[in-house]
Amino acid sequence: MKLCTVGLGYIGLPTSIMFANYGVEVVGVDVKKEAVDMLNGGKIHIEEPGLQEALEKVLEKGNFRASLEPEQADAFIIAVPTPNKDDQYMSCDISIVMQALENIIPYLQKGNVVIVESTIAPRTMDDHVKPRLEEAGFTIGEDIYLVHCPERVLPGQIMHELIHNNRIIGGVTPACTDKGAEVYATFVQGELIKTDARTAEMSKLMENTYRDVNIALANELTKVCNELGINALEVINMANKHPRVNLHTPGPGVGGHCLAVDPYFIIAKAPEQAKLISLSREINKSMPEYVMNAVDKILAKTNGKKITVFGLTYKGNVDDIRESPAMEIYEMLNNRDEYEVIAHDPHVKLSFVEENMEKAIDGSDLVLILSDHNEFKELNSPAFAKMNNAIVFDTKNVVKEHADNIEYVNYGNLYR
Ligand code: SAJ
Repeated sequence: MKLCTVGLGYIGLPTSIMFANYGVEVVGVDVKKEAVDMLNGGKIHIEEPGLQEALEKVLEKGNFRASLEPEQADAFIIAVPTPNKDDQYMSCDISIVMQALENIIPYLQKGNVVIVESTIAPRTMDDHVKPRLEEAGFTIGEDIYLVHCPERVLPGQIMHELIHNNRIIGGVTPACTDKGAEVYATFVQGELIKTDARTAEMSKLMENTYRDVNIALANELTKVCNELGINALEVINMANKHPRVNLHTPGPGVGGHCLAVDPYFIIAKAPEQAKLISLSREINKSMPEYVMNAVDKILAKTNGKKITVFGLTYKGNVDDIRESPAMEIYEMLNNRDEYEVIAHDPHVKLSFVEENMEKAIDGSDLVLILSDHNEFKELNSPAFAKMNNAIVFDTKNVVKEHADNIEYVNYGNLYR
């Protein structure tokens, strides 16, 4: 089999490399020349555990090439971004998907499988992708097999989850579903769950929405508990001991290009019905301000002015700062004249980020933890003695061990 993937980002690249590793001839297409050159030169342009080694292996085997142009192939996978539009409901912008489709149309031949992995609003396959291919002269389910197979892997664990997770295969017709399943059977060891495209679209969106709503509940619980002098983290621990309860973890907000984006795709399609989904988005979006107010209160006690932010990424052990509440909080604090703010993140290489942890906390009044990187689990460095006020506010509850001189605050004891 020959595969042409369009989009070599967080999903397209690992997916391409995985297929190549299982003997498929893969040409990966991206519009960014820099990324294409880097990949052909043997270097990945994103951070993901195991990906660099995997790229080296498939380049050596000669199964993978990056290119600026699509080529004829047996199967095509579109894995390009679908951002929110700048409209009233922040609906799903499918223009990059449609452009990718446009780019592959000249290369399509009878019998090809076209798969969209990008997260899309419900009915996109039926109402937009299918009509465009029909307009190009193809009969779907006979000439071309069209499938939505949403990506559902967790950044940080992509190489493992690609193989072991189950996959939803949503064909536009039953024949499309069967052809789609054949493609993924190359390496997927999880179940290949067959359904139609609409169900696949909505299931993917609901998985992330479920998480967003559940996190909103945990964040709201934190606010309620802090009002009432109750330890929210202990409550969550306790409640989760019930066999049918799984409260998620509160934090500084919800980020990334999935949970903070996808629920709007549903809201935009049915705003009158999607009330809870909409409110949950509001609650999660309110968290950066909640954290900033908490910082004000903590620092007011000491008259402290210097804040060291630990972590700018949207979650732990990744380098991704897209839709990151940590970045938002950093910027909010940085815009306040009364504070001096230093950012420290071992995973983010930006000019304003202080790489050296000891330098970052020197003379600081507060360490504000906003991402749960492994590097922050143990705060035992003697450098903490050099802080002006050794206070740590851990919004991610990531610290497992800390030096005795540190005053440790988290959502469990914030206002007590
Ligand atoms: N977060 C919390 N509390 C929690 C869990 C997460 O505040 O209890 C925050 C994180 O810190 C982060 C955000 O939520 O800011 C999202 O993190 P995440 O780990 O839940 O998910 P993502 O965005 O990295 O990946 C999700 C995954 N979806 C689900 O687990 C249902 C992944 O499997 C999807 O492939 C991915 O979205 C995607 O691309 O849609």
